[in-house]
Amino acid sequence: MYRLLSHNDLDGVGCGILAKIAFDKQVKVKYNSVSSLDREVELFLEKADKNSTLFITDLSVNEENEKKLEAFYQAKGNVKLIDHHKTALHLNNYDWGHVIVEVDEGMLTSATSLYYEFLVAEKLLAPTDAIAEFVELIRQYDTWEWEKNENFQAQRLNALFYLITIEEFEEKIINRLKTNEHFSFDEFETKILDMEDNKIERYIRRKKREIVQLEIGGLFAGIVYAESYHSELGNELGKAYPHLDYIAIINMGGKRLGFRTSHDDVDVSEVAGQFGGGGHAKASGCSLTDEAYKQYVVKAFHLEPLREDAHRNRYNVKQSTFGSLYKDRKETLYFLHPINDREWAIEQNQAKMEAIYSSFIDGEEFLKRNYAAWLVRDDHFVNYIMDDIKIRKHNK
Ligand SMILES: [Mn+2]
Repeated sequence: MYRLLSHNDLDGVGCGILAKIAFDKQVKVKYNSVSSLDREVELFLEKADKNSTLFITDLSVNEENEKKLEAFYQAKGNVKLIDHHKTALHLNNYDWGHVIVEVDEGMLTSATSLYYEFLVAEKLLAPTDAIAEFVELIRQYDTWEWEKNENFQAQRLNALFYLITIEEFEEKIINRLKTNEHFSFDEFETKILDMEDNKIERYIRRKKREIVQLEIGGLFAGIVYAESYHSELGNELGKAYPHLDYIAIINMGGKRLGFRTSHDDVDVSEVAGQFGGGGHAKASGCSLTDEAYKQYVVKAFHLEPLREDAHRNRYNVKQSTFGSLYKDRKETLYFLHPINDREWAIEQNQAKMEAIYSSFIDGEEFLKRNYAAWLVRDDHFVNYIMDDIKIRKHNK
């Protein structure tokens, strides 16, 4: 008999699907949240059965279970923990630990891709094109590679996962992988996925108008409340507000805090670590502890949301050699303009500010971080330029 304890997200359930194809009725699978895994491991070890093999995938155990699992293994118990989170790398010190974050050339792994390779190498599962394609979609989704590759099938697979129950998802996918040569969505799935895309788009548009910014521990966080679509939201908000170091997503009902970043020089697993959580450099999470609540909820609650940059402008555009006009909530105007071919300066309500910036991006970042300023609409910009001309004439 086999026992699989896996994570309850797409990557975790991908492992469950592989196990069910490999072992059929010989495996019992249970999906867990990050916090419920340890209890399940204890339950397994209490009635530790040397005839059954325990697989743990996409999750890692606490120190106590780490010791218990080692004792179980030393007593000839069968256990394998397969994970790709760098916070679990220390488990490689054990024979039963198999934690790989990336393989050659920086290709990131997922639990499903590691488990697939393991099952195939152990001759427990026969590789097929359909399974390999399914595994790769999950890997790309879980590692965000889908975005760079514009592999929207990967994103849609995750959307489908959340649209139906885990049981339905498993059944549909297992049948498909067993019978089809290639992995694809059927007509009905395509239809509901299209509807879902539209819904996500509207949701994100609303959240863009709710986000607030706050400096916490030297980094700029964009804070937003959301119960769902965390990955899509983290990604889109990060793109809309690149001056923010990361996006913090508060799930009040779940008492969780999620962190996402698209910046290579920011590691949000470190941010989560400060509040007892963990995860990847680009995506992490923690419980909404008292301290996290104070930082992200109490301090942020009274802040005004960020304003989006005007995006249909023809004249007041970014990086313009004429300059770009910004405004803050106090109605202060900021005119960011080049002073030569390498340097940018800012006028605050027509008065020169001292600092010089080596790029437009740096100047804009300063404005957005310090004043939460936004690019104003064309009509406002044209009035500003007219006033500016009048003032100059008058001063002559
Ligand atoms: Mn994963």
